[in-house]
Amino acid sequence: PNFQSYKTRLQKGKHRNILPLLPNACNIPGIGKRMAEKILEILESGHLRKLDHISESVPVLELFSNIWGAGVKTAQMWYQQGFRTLDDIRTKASLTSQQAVGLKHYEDFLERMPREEAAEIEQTVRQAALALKPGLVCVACGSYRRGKATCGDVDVLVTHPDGQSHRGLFSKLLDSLHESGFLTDDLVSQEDNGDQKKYLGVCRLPGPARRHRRLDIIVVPYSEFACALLYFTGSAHFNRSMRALAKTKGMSLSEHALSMAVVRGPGGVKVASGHALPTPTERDVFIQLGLPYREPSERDW
Ligand code: 8DG
Ligand code: CA
Ligand code: CA
Repeated sequence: PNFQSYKTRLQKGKHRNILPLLPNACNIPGIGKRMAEKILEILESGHLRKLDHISESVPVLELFSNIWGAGVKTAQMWYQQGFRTLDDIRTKASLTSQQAVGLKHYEDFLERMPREEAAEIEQTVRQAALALKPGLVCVACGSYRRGKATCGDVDVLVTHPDGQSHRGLFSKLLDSLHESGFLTDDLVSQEDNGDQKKYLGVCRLPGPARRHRRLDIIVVPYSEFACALLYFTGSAHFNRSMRALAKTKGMSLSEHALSMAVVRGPGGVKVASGHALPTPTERDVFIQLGLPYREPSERDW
């Protein structure tokens, strides 16, 4: 029933007492016609029928959106197409190649790995990298570097202190890890972000009873190492706080650099250009921001 029909029914009948609530509800900022309708339905019947349907779909939407590469929108679309189980998705849904990989490793991806396994994965990437070029630095960032007991995936950052040898390395490293059978599936083969290259995929350590694990590999120029390390170590919430703080100090922090913010005058004309501040280490980022240094394990928020 629409708003008008409520109004009519209310005016006609037994709920004259709640009629005055109708304009009142509408007058609350942020409460429009649709919300007022819902408030009235609850007042009238003690129940909101729309929620019956929602509570039914929620577990299915969660089941579906836990497939890597499927978001809420895709999950809703599948629900509307009448799919209710992973078997429905496997047999009837049209899947992107990412979602097909996500579905194949559904159980494995939902499980976090012990940090010891993350360390083995980091070590495997390091060995392959060092076989290609001595001196490469490989660091597992993310929750692993923050010292967590379990990790959702492994985020390995790769760079070279000579400032040059990271170039051309990305494809060679991935080729090598594919050839050895360590990488089993690709999700995003190459994402370029300025001079940084990112791979998102799936790996499995050799030996029996090993699960497939999510692995991200990011190759960065050494000049961006500290800011990339800070960014990929996170947490995401900590990063947001750091960026917000940088802004209040007229600076701008990204995974590439800490810069003096671009200042724009009237009409968006650039008044001062953003230039990167020297940050050879993570510590320098904290110093430039006037903050005491925080160990990775102290960066959960
Ligand atoms: P986990 O894998 O054990 O679940 O935790 P994580 O290592 O902290 O998360 P992640 O999803 O692997 O992301 C790695 C880092 O990337 C994270 O610690 C901080 C950075 N990051 C942000 N924003 C975002 C974001 O919106 N999504 C993702 N995936 N990472 C982000 O700063
Ligand atoms: Ca991670
Ligand atoms: Ca990750």
